[in-house]
Amino acid sequence: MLIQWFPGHMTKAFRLMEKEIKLVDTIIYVLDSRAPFSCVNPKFPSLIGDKPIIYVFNKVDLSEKNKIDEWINGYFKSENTRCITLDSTASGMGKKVESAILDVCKPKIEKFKAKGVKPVLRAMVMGVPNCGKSTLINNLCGKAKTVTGNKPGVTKGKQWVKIASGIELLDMPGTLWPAFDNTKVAKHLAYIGSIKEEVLDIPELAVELIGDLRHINQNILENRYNIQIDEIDTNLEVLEKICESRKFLVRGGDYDYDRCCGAIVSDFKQGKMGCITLDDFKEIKLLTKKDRKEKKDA
Ligand SMILES: Nc1nc2c(ncn2[C@@H]2O[C@H](COP(=O)(O)OP(=O)(O)OP(=O)(O)O)[C@@H](O)[C@H]2O)c(=O)[nH]1
Ligand SMILES: [Mg+2]
Repeated sequence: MLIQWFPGHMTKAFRLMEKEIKLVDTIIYVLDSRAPFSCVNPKFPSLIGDKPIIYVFNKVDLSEKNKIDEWINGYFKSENTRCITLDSTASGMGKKVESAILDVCKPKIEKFKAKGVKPVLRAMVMGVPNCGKSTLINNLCGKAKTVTGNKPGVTKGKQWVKIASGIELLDMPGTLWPAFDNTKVAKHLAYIGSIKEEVLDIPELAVELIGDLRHINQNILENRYNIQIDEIDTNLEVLEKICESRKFLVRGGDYDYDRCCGAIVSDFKQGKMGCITLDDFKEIKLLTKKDRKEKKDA
């Protein structure tokens, strides 16, 4: 299944980031905890350079904590990074990010203190579309200063927002990259709502999602849709069981596949299937190892 979404506004946003990044002291890199590795933009390292990064594992309320710990300890944690898990919809939680900003900016604060001045601290908030960048900023402000919504591409341009402590945050449009070289990554981004639905084949995506969720745990679909899945059922047969259970039928009694597929994709996006982290650290570690070996052998 081919998934691609890199509209012109993302190229523009990237150029804007290249310009604005010079003004900031740190990066707040927001990841969706349901797919933290898939949210890593391969174009960002050259953009960020050696600026300190605060990784925010957002939507932690929808994810599996043990899997997030594996990602933090095995992949994201380093000398130049901080890792925070967060539910940005829970009031007051943004304080964790504010403390991290003050911590990474300590050298600047101390330097200015010696001159008797309080410095302005600035951070750029970046990440894939729909990962919760604007919601996080609103949480830090204590009020809705930026527009949010459960679809990609809500934030269209840059917006500076000042929070009570004087820290200035730069909200940015969500950005992807020109081509996904890993189908898994592309699928996961589509499931979490980072890719515009209009460019996706929803029935195909729904069947893939059924397969991927079964691979994680058969109970996820059984519990959500009140169905019994047999090991030998094909994903299409599972889809039909969901149609029956949910009464997604067209006149004459046939299955309403389109409506059912739309509901499955939407249920996952909205977190109605429970706490799930799609990116598996051990699996991806093996894959990248295999990739490296294949490249070496080629
Ligand atoms: N459950 C849950 N939902 C969240 C969290 N953070 C954000 N959301 C929801 O995710 C959706 C997207 O949030 P936004 O803040 O608009 O995302 P964004 O990254 O600014 O999106 P773009 O501007 O389109 O790039 C909204 O429906 C939010 O309510 C979180 O921590 N937990
Ligand atoms: Mg936004």
